[in-house]
Amino acid sequence: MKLIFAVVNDEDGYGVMDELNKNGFSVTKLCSTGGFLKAGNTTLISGVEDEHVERVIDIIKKKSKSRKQIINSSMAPTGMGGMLMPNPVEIIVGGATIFVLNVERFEKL
Ligand code: 2BA
Repeated sequence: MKLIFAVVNDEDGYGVMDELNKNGFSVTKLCSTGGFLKAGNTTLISGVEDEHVERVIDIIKKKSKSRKQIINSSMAPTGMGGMLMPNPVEIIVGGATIFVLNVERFEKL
């Protein structure tokens, strides 16, 4: 079994969840905050059998859009290597950032 963590845009969270539920996958939504933008995003967690991991990732991909975002350097005090970033800066916020972890034990009591 695997535990899938997916960080998605707040606007996509419910769409991803609905599609996962429609396809028979359980999912839990957590309200999270990105460390770089200090803005709200959504973290979804779903425990699935190994053979369903790719299907779940496909659904997340289909339902999450990447977005361009313009930020001021005041929101991002330092860039790569500690250099100041020019102002304003365009960044692409995914899509989805997905982690797949092994589950040692799973129980529903
Ligand atoms: P944030 O940390 O708020 O990052 C938002 C976007 O800012 C990132 O989009 C990326 O385009 C940019 N960014 C982040 N750190 C940067 C840096 N040091 N220098 C320049 N640009 C930077 P995504 O990569 O699509 O990430 C979206 C959200 O996913 C992140 O929000 C964070 O909440 C989560 N995330 C991404 N990678 C992660 C990781 N390795 N571990 C944990 N969470 C991660």
